[in-house]
Amino acid sequence: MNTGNEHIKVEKKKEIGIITLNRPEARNALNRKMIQELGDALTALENDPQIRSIIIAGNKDFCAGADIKEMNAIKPEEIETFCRWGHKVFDQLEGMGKPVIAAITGFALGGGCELALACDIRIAGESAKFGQPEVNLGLIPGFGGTQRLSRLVGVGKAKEMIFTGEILSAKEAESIGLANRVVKDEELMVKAEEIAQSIAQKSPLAVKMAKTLINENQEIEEGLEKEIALFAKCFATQDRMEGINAFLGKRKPVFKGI
Ligand code: CO8
Repeated sequence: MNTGNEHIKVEKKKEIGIITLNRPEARNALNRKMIQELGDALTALENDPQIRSIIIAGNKDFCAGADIKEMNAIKPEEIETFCRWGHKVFDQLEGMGKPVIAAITGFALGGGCELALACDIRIAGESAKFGQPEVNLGLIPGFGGTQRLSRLVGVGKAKEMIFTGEILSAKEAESIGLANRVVKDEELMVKAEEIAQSIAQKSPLAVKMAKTLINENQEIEEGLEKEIALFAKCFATQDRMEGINAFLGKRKPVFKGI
């Protein structure tokens, strides 16, 4: 079922659709092409009557976030459009009529952590590392993290993660409910497929209705809209330019609050 994608692989295993992010040279960082391919794959799996549940996996790493190099080339006046388009794909993921499981090894940072947050269930391998390090770039999370993280782990822990950019181990993520459970890396896909298969045996109508009810109760739309606006504002600051230049120059940033 892999139809000429460059940065993802898509396969079907009985009733399960498996999307594997596949840009290891950039730690699976999300560029436009990858986000586009992800959205198209989700649409295809949603419309496939044989598919009852979906897994999104990485390889060594899950995803190190938005592609910083590509993002740096975007003009500040154009970033809101890009951010809104990315949100659309993440909203599509969250709103899928079929449950989506994130199977995470290695880094799940920034947009990568946000990708996992837009999934319904997160299973972590022991090597998984979670974080929202955008603050190190002079930025805020821009693919839903300011809204979905606090709803999942609580306001206090979300603030700590987003303000400090700290990286959590798989065990720490499990202890705050960011990961549903932790398994050995080599058992990750077996466990994810087991859960996906278990869901696939249930009534898809009942599962979809339950998911819709739980999601609607999150009342997330207004916050997501505000996040897009503030991300764009943040992107226009000198601190963001300093943060990204420092990352690309492999040095520590000096922020001035302008
Ligand atoms: N984007 C682009 N390239 C990346 C990224 C990234 N997010 N992460 C890693 N890479 C690249 C590196 O540049 C490097 O490439 P090269 O070999 O050409 O120098 C390669 O992957 C390997 O990475 P490192 O050499 O840095 O490997 P380390 O093991 O030393 O470190 C880390 C791994 C910790 C993952 C480190 O690479 C890192 O900190 N990456 C950035 C993580 C980050 O800050 N993520 C947040 C990005 S911003 C974001 O996600 C905002 C989302 C909202 C966007 C809204 C719309 C615009």
